[in-house]
Amino acid sequence: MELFKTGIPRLDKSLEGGIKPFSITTFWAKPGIENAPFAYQVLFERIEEGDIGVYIVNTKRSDTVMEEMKHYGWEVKDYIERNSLIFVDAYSGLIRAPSKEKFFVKDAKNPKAITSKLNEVLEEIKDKHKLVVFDSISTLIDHCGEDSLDEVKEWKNLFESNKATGIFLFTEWPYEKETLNKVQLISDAIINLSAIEERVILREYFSIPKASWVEKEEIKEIRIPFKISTPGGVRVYIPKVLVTGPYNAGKSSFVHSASTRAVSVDRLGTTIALDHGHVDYAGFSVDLFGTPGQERFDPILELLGGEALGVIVVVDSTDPETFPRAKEMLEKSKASGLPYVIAANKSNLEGALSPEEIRNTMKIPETIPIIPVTAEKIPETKEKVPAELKEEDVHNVLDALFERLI
Ligand SMILES: Nc1nc2c(ncn2[C@@H]2O[C@H](COP(=O)(O)OP(=O)(O)O)[C@@H](O)[C@H]2O)c(=O)[nH]1
Ligand SMILES: [Mg+2]
Repeated sequence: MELFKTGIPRLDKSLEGGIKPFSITTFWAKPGIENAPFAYQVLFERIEEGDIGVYIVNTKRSDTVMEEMKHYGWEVKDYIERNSLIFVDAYSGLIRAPSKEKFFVKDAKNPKAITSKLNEVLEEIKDKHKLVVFDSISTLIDHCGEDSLDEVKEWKNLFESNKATGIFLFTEWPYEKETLNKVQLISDAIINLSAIEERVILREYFSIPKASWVEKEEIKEIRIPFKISTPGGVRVYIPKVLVTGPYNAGKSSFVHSASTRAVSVDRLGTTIALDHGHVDYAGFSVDLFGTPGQERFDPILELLGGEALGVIVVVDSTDPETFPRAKEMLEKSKASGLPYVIAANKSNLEGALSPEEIRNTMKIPETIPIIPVTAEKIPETKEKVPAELKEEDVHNVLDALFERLI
């Protein structure tokens, strides 16, 4: 069975490839957490892939949806002109305003009227696959009562017979248990959007309590921290990854090469810079912190380690004499239970040890990835200027780390 990619890579991975055709997936948010960006992201991915997007909206004006999408970096104007994105306006009717949409549900308090407009749209575009966003179930319940859910349940058949897949938005206001049950039953999959408070930081995460097409029980255990970037949309959010390793191994080079923005902060005088970078890659948003390599800065290292979620240990493949020091730094992070990977830098230089030789020398378990990294550009002025590392190599290191993090 071919599944549809959602444009949120980490979600697709948990769903074993994506969303099942002709199913209904509900982004189920706790109050205070925005679920619309998730729908926007899936919608944009699908219309870019050639599907027809149908956006049923009862929470805001269709123009507002467009503006918000644009804000995240998804310009849909052309798709609307080409009829690849069609709005069903069930909002203007609620506030007794006129609508510019062709598919306008005047009697928006009547769920059957929404169904009948939806039917018209689906009839009009017969052969293509349609992604139907419904924004939102909660607003429908609030305006039309909870019996309206029985009407929405009927959409399941409508979707199946019309090659349409549903993305529904729901916010868990204090509804009756029975109402919540109904929403659960309508949904083939549920993506929960919640938050936890850690000290003062509020961290949002998604989980997947239900996905009818995924058999693995572990899916229920998954909890993925996210943040919504503008532009960019949904990103798995890793607030802190340490880049550590001996002096001269290439930590600064790594942080600078991996980052979309990077700065070196000379907080400790002229010779020691703390590198700080931000990575936006593969659906992840990660803040990288380079640590100074010298032993006398170890106390700082421990300080920096607080709140870190993972570690990249950079070693100089040509300099085995520094390996014990690398090992020591690694032990420090291991002691705090952090997952780590090893970036074997300068791997194309003469005398460089292979990842296997490094593994044997340092006695690194087989389960820990050791990834060779090489520079693309070496700066002319050799002294302590970060080199530009190969993008592919840097990505391999990040992929390996992400794999271990979540
Ligand atoms: N030839 C080569 N030089 C590198 C490579 N990576 C870093 N360097 C150089 O090694 C030196 C130390 O790198 P840096 O990133 O400052 O190391 P740090 O002390 O760990 O932050 C700099 O002069 C870099 O230009 C590499 O892959 N190949
Ligand atoms: Mg450095």
